[in-house]
Amino acid sequence: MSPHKTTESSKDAAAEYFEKNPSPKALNSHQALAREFIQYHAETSPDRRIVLVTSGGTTVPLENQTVRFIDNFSAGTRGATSAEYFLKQGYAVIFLHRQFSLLPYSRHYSHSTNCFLDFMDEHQDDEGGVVVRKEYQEKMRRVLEEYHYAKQNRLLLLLPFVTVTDYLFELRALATLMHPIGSRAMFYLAAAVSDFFIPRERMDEHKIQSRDNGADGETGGQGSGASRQLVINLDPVPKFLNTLVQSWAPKGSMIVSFKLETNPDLLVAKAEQALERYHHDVVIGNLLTTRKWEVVFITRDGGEHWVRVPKTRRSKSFSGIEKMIGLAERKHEQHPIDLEGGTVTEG
Ligand code: PAZ
Repeated sequence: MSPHKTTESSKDAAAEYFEKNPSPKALNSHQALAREFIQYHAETSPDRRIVLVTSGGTTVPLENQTVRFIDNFSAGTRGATSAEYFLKQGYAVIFLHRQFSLLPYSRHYSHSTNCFLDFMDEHQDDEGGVVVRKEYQEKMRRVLEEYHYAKQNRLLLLLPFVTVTDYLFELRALATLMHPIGSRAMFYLAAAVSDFFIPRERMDEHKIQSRDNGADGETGGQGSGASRQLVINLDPVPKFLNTLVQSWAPKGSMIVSFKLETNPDLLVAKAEQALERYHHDVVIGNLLTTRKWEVVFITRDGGEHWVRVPKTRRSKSFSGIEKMIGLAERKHEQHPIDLEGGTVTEG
């Protein structure tokens, strides 16, 4: 099939998707916030670059009044950490993230491994106050300063999504709103987006029952195991990256997508294939088990550039790798990007 035909057919599939599936309730208010954010930066600092970082997993609801849904592993660590690095480099960041996934700055103190209460102590004197434990103060002051700076300068806009359909409506709207800033826009697509979904027209309205009579679904059934199986038919989600590149994103903007695989033998080939197919700027490949320490940049000039955090510098919190991914940011200026060098160590 010619690239032209591929583009046309994916545009048609995308258009049909948006016709047949409902937009998220928050779309209008998110659009208004994003429009105002982009306008503010375009007027007050016309050179400022704006990156749309997508982060976290998308859900696939099984029912319209959703009790059950399919989800994936992504916690949003990559997106939240990368957003902090982009902010450090002077970008304004629109952070399109899965609701309740990790957020820039607060990620250091949230979720189960880092309960914020473990960072606190009751004050020793009688004032009844609460203090940050001494050993955490230095880091917390740094994080707090960066957070305050981003907040005071209106550099970070947080927009949540839940389902794959919410995500796609939001992505289309935000990309369109970025048009006035042209090549100062960057898309950094780290969200783990479902490849399959149930179209609205085939979705049950109410909670799927585990027995035919629909009553008391949870307490055992009459039929055999096989007759009580839940068989789900999922449709493929249209390939939106093509439509993003060809029509939603501003001309000259930089588009970085991620490719996740579990089989190391497939990673580079699949990342190259994505770049060839969608004609954007960079694909960053990573494997599920090593994603915190190792990524591969595939660029349009045929470059394959591995970035690895040496064993001695690995930590639980992705320290290092996002700093290296900051390479993509530095190359945005020299767009189309050109990455050179081998293993990069943390500065
Ligand atoms: O969110 P996280 O930090 O747990 O994982 C990051 C990631 C693996 C989801 C991301 O680096 C990525 O590869 N996103 C694209 C996934 C894909 O659709 O192939």
